[in-house]
Amino acid sequence: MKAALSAIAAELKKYAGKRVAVFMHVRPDGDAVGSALGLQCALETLNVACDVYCADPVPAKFMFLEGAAEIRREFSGGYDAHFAVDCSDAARLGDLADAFLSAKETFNVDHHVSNARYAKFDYVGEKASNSENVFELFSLLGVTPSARAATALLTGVITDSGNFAHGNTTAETFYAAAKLKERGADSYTINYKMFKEQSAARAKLFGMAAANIRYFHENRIGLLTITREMLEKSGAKADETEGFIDFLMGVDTVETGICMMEVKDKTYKVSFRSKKADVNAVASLFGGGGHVLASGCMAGGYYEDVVDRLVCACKRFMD
Ligand SMILES: [Mn+2]
Repeated sequence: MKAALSAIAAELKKYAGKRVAVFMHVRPDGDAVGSALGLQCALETLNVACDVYCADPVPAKFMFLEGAAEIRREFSGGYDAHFAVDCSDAARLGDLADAFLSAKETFNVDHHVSNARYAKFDYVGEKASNSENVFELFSLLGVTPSARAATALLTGVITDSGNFAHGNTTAETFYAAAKLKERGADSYTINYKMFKEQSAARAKLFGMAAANIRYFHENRIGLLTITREMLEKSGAKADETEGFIDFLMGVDTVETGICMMEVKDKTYKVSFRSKKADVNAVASLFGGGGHVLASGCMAGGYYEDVVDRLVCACKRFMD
């Protein structure tokens, strides 16, 4: 049922002395963790006992947030209400979806346009981050965020807005960030943990991959390759390559970027990024997909043959 955020705030005030469970989506990101931990702080201030749940493990980079280490995976039950944050569909709660829906009183506060309105009280505020919605909830509840809550919420604002770089960033996003900073949010640690910190192994792998970038089509296509040998030599894990392709897109002449990661013999996991061309269409040619400006697919064959096919496909969609 569609509800105003003020109605949700009024409802929550009835839970003093009771227990509420907060849920977030699987593969949790900064906004999921931040808005959940922020909400937990608000509820605890209102004397509501509150546990936070996620069906997947919370990545180590979020452990600097107070309360992150106490996020649970195994549902214990016995709550008076269930609350989902940053989750567009109950199915995105993963193995905890049924647990969430089992309560009579359910709340859903989210910022995704596509939200399926699956709770008893649904509020969707289309802001850059859901943490801004939770921040608004604080004022409707008459609760001043502590530094702990402000740091959690600012983590959500900063990550979902791509450090204020994505198109979804509005004056309201900066305004929320300013107010959270005023409340003592640790923006320095957030930036370090979210965008800078890496293992020495990743730094080494990055150096190897960056040194071997190849250019095609008058330098308008850039190709970054990560071989299994590079992974082995650096000691980095395959999941530590996040952000490599963004580096490639920073090269001024590159309009379309390709990242090829060798997963096994003659098999590559390919990511595409573009400043203009439709790389969703490119990925579709290889049975993959994604968004117009960011997509991916798998490709097989001898390395140079795969490179030829990928570069040719990209050219077809560039003017
Ligand atoms: Mn979000």
